[in-house]
Amino acid sequence: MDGRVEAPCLGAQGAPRNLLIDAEVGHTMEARLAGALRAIRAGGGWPPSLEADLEERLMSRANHVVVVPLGPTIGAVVSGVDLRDDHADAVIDDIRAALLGHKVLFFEDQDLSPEQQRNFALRFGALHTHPLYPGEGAAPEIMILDNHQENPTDNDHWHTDVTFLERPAMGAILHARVLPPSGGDTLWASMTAAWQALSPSMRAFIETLSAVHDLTHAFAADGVVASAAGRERYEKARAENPPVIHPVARTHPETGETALFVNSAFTSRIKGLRREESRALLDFLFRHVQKPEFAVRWRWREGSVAFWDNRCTQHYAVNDYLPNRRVMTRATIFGDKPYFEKAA
Ligand SMILES: O=C(O)CCC(=O)C(=O)O
Ligand SMILES: [Fe+2]
Repeated sequence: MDGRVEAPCLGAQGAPRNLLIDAEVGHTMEARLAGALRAIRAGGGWPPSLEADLEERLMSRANHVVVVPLGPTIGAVVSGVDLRDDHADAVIDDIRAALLGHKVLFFEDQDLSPEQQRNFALRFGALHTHPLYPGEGAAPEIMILDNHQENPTDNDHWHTDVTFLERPAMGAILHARVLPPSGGDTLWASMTAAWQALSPSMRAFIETLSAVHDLTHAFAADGVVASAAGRERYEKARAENPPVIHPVARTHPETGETALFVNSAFTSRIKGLRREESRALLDFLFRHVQKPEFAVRWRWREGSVAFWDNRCTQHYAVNDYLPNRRVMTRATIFGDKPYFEKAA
């Protein structure tokens, strides 16, 4: 997308129009304002009143949300929206457009109960309840990641969530509730950037392949999550989630872009290749996706929310904060069955 996002939104008088927010290119007044806001934040901030004034000027033009890219490849900070509100469809449409443009969105200072997190997530689709991780009592679809010395994170590796499902998640919404004094960042990487960085010959080969995704590859019976869930729950999860096959190159159902769609958590082998060939190709791809060029690193504050497009990204939770505690809650939104269609 050339580092630009075209976010449909209403003009100051309520007339529909397309707004280009592009801090790099700076074609429009909005773009220049967004660029200024980004520079201010990167430089440690201006006096809050000036930053608020700039944001207000940006809001009065863009109306629904302010989207400030963190870079040309992946990530944007969205402000001017309180996720607890009962949003008009137009606001949700703007957030969805920003998600498609930037792949992961960050919202700061959000005070959400688990029910409010669920309600916001439900605006984007039905929610998946994880078969192994614990859920919130009042909102069981909201998964709890409570990590500390006795329960370190098991997300400290690059992965895409729940690809063991026939219809893996379209996205997930993660809320930071308790943070360590320092550390505990999360990284997201663009799998369209990873795809585009492969040679045409490699892409042509990979386009023909499909791979096995398996819950038990990530969650082994003797693993921390499996044993915390209990034997019975684990066996049920395993029986209800047999291995599935997904294309190795995936067409994004909304943008039409191709993304690399294998991950080291759940992808166990590539179909049709010999065992050694599959291992070698997967090892290469798992290393390839880790290039810093494809990624953004997010430093959380309590109340921050991340919303990622799980169809074209991977993420990694940095495990550098023990013995401190870190608590996050996640809503996981169902998506479509992955497919590949050769781009025209
Ligand atoms: O804890 C994090 O930052 C991310 C954990 C994770 O992988 C997830 O919520 O899907
Ligand atoms: Fe994850």
